[in-house]
Amino acid sequence: ALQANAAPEMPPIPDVQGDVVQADGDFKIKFSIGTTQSGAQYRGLEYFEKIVEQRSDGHIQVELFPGAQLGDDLQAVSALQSGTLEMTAPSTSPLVSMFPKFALFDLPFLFPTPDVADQVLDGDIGQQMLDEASTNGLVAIGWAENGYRQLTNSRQEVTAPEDLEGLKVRTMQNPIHLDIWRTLGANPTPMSFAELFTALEQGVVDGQENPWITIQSSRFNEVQDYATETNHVYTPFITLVSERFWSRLPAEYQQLLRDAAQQMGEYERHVGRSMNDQIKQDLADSGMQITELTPEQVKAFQDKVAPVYDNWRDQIGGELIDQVRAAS
Ligand code: EAX
Repeated sequence: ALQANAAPEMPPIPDVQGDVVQADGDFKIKFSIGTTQSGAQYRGLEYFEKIVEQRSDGHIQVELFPGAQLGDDLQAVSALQSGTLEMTAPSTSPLVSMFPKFALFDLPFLFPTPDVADQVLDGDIGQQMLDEASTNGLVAIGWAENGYRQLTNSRQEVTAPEDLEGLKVRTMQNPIHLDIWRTLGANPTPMSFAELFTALEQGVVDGQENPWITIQSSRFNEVQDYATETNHVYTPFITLVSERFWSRLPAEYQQLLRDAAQQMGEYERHVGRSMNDQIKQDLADSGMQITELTPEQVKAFQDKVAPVYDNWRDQIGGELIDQVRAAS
């Protein structure tokens, strides 16, 4: 199993484009993420570090902290707010309690393809969401992605909603996800990502759901025998900066960080997407049963979760949902 979780081949980190940016002052960024060092997110952060350090001519130093070592998604966001951490890039889902419209990204089966996700993140809706999150001590400067979520479990192969009956599934700390799994007949429990491996190992929960890259980089195959490619939710990562830190930066460096976040996001999405087939193969080689669903089987899940839309339409705004549908 150790071998199966060696970091798979990733596209090389691109050369840094753009001139050195001149501005006053020296700055240090501690950048924390929940996923581990072998994931695509960390690879994206290495590119971010390279851009920022080269283009600031070393006047901004970036230090990376993967694997939730400085706290899980929500703890890192609070650390930004209090100014003890400069940057983080959490999944949007745990932030729905602060930014209700982020629930858009939790609706099941809303983003049919990565191209639609890109159009939304890089277009007006993505900008609106960044503006919405640039408050409460946070400045939101870009999008990367966790990706399409897949179900893993230790109990049985899952090909239909009926297979989920009573299955204890860990979800992110997010009410829409709880609603999705209850509606599907499972028994969901919200939990921080940092506690998840141990909870799976000890059988506190039977299953969890995360993108292939995160399943692989967190070694969930060591404690889960079955995986189903459900693609049920698309999860972005949002790149956040502490407002306290941001307000001390010269405008030139603020722009440099925005550019670097944009370039990191494009590269990181490309890295994650290019690895999915290889990861599925590696997981299968490690002994995990990987189940791909037929379009009819996917439709059975879609039909069963459809009521979730009615429960969250008012909070999110029907117009926003329709705009995403129109992009498809
Ligand atoms: O930082 O909680 C999760 O399932 C996520 O993959 C986590 O947000 C990664």
